Amino acid sequence: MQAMQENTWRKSLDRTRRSAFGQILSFLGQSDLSPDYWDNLEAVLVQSDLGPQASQRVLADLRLFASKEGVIKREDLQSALQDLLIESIEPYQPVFADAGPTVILLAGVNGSGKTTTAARLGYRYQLQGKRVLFAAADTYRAAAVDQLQVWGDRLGIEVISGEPGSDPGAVVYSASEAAKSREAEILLIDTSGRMHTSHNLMAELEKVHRVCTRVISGAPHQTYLVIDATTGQNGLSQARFFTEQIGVDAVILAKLDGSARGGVGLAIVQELGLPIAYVGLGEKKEDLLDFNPTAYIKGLISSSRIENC
Ligand SMILES: Nc1nc2c(ncn2[C@@H]2O[C@H](COP(=O)(O)OP(=O)(O)O)[C@@H](O)[C@H]2O)c(=O)[nH]1
Ligand SMILES: [Mg+2]
Repeated sequence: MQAMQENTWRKSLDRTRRSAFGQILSFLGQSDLSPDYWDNLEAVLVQSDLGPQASQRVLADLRLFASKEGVIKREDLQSALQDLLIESIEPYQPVFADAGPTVILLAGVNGSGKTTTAARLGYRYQLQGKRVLFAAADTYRAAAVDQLQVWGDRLGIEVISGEPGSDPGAVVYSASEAAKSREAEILLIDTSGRMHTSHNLMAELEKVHRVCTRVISGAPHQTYLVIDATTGQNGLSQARFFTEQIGVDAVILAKLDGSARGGVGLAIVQELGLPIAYVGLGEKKEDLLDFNPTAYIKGLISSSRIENC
């Protein structure tokens, strides 16, 4: 089971591993650990989307390890690097309401994967036997409501929506009331992601936040930021922005399959201290997996099939 999972992750991270991370390993293969060597390795780590601060930290730890152990063997450095990175990632535990509906807010820029993620989370909770409701709070485009409705029909999950262009706060109000009266265990709120730099969107998200807190105490219990893993460092700046503006409990890395920039997850963990809750490894309802730090790091950095890519 574990081997199968690691294989899925490896395959999804193929492109990322072949790009920048592949170079890390060819570096680790060198036997002369001169100061130049470490400088060059640092440059490769930075290019791998690890980010400058995290790269420096990891490199300092790796140097310490190498000097203590007198290590020059590639395999030893590789596993030391893997261990350092795995240890630096905090495992994530979702939070649920003590009583009543658990409200989950999904935020992120347009196209990042919010609606698909709402569907995949809905499916996951349904499998656990939980009653789920969707709130279509992306009222900005009619197509956005339709997209969630299609998922709702497919999964047999009710969607609470309003007219296109209506107030998202009003949709969230109705959905929160409905979640309470129907004794739903999970309410998933899909939001709009237009203009992430604009004040309007942030004001809208704050209002949505306020409205659900008013109807359901402690809500939203989780605010997830959905990041498109193909956007690399841009994903890191989005994460920084949303965290400052609305507060984020954890990140969901969508589209990790096929991304060449999957290392951004590491940068988010290292630079912002945010946990990663789930990853999207495809577009189907079952393609949302718990974030598995070991499988992720091994998928990024492991020796077979990466030589000279
Ligand atoms: N390959 C892949 N595609 C995804 C994944 N998550 C979302 N998508 C696709 O990305 C596109 C945008 O997703 P959507 O959920 O509509 O994004 P939203 O605008 O944030 O709601 C859609 O075509 C999705 O099918 C994923 O994990 N892997
Ligand atoms: Mg959407």
